[in-house]
Amino acid sequence: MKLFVFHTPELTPTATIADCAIAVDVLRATSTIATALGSGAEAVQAFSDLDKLLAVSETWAPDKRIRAGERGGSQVEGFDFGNSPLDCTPERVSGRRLFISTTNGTRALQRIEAAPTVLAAALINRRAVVQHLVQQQPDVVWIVGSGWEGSYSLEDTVCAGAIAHSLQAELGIALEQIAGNDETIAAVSLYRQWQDNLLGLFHHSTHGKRLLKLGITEDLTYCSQQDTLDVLPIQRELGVL
Ligand code: 3SL
Repeated sequence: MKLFVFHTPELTPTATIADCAIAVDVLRATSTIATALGSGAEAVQAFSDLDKLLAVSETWAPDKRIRAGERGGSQVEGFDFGNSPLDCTPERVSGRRLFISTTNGTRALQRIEAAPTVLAAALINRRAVVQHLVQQQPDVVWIVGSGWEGSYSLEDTVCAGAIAHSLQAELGIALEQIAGNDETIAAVSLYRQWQDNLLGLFHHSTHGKRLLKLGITEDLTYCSQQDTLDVLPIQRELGVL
């Protein structure tokens, strides 16, 4: 198995695709997706385009759907949810489909949707993702950070590092044996430095600061937890996890 980390969807190769591609948007789309599924959502359907989301979700019974829309960190007017994992309680999402569009995370998912296996990973469900990789042993794995509008995000890279670090330990091999690019080694170094203070790292990150300015503090604490959810968001049809 070779693991490649890409900091943004734009940095992924265009002429090829991985056997298994993993989208990461710790703050907050993939944390929200994992939480919704953990709370019993029937599925999560991701869109980069808000109008398309509205059109597709319109064909669903209103009591069986939730529309989540986020732009710039804030909830889109007229949508049921923004992009807070804390909204995804069993009472609100169980048995319903979450139709979601976010600034960067759903774009990352769309970029990798053609891979044979597509996963959504965050720190909260890291162990479930690593277990899947250990069991399935795909040859080429991409971990794709969502970043922010084309630029690097500390929180996505540290999650990529957390996955690589745990995978290496589970397989009992040296990092150099699974690292497919330099970004993977750098991501693991970042994780090793901050693994005991991930919330502290979020407070240094540009997007963490953006959310804090909007008064969104509890989400940061929630998303900084590791291995708290045994949920594997896996694409079962195009755009649906
Ligand atoms: O960029 C994204 O996709 C979002 O996760 C951003 S936010 O955390 O909802 O602001």
